[in-house]
Amino acid sequence: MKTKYEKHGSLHVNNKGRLVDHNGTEVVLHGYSTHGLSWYPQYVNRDFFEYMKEQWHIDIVRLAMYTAEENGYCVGDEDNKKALLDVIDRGVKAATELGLYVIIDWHILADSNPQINKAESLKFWDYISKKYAAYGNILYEICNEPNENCTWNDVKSYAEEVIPVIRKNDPYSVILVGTPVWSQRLDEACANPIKIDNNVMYVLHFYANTHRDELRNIYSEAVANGLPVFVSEFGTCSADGNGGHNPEEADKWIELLDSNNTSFIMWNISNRDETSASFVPECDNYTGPFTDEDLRETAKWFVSVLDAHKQS
Ligand code: IDC
Repeated sequence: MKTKYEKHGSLHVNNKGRLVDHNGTEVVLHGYSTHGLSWYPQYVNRDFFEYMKEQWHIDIVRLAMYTAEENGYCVGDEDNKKALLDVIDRGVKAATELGLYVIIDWHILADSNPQINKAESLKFWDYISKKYAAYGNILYEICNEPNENCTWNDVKSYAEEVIPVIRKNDPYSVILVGTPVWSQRLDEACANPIKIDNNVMYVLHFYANTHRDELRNIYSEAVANGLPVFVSEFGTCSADGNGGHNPEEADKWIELLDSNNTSFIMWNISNRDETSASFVPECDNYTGPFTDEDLRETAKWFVSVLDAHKQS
């Protein structure tokens, strides 16, 4: 069976805010996000990606590279940077060989405002967009979750500096921009969208056991206003990545996203001892195949969601 990338190739955002291929056909992507590349690089390997593609029917992998936490890109030395770039390269190549889309994610979190590490970011995106410009299956996520002490104006002016750096090297790839309050305030982006580029999508993140109708309403209104929205991270649990797995609330979200053809990616591939992790802590298998006992409840739920969304 052909993958979505093999069928559709490079994607872009059309003038109605939809993600489409070169024929204008709408494309919706589903997949898994790694945990931090500096915490769990062992899952970034071709065999595991192939397992997720063949058995779980993912279309896309998100490579989450923390910038501030746990040997993140902006806190380690040059060797640490080099090691992270190598993991990204391994992930991009594996995804590309398998015909998957892949997101390179500048995962700001403790560094709550993308302006904080902007100088590093500009260098990183120049390097990355030069290196991968010809690939066609890559999406660039330039700031995971702006949060405390960060306004939409901060994010927007950051994006207005990063986007031209990327575009100089790579005129075509889709760019994903996080929104304030841990990527929830699509309404602020809607009121004052980025004008310098039209191949941009705005990021929504939700954790179904925490975020419910209030956030669903913000999302619905943004989509109704034509804002291009991409869910590059979500969980079925609470916003801290832990707490209860809430399939009822998660199902409501999936139904709503489906009704708007919005792409979604689940957090996270790891065996960390937390509800949002895909594997139980005892599972030290990083390639597959996996048994049901290896998977946490959240991952079992998501595997069945992916199965229901698999292309015919
Ligand atoms: C969490 C991880 C956890 C780690 C923490 C670091 O699951 O293991 O200790 O980050 O601060 C997000 C973030 C994502 C979070 C996740 C769960 O993008 O990095 O991962 N989350 O808290 N936004 C909302 C929830």
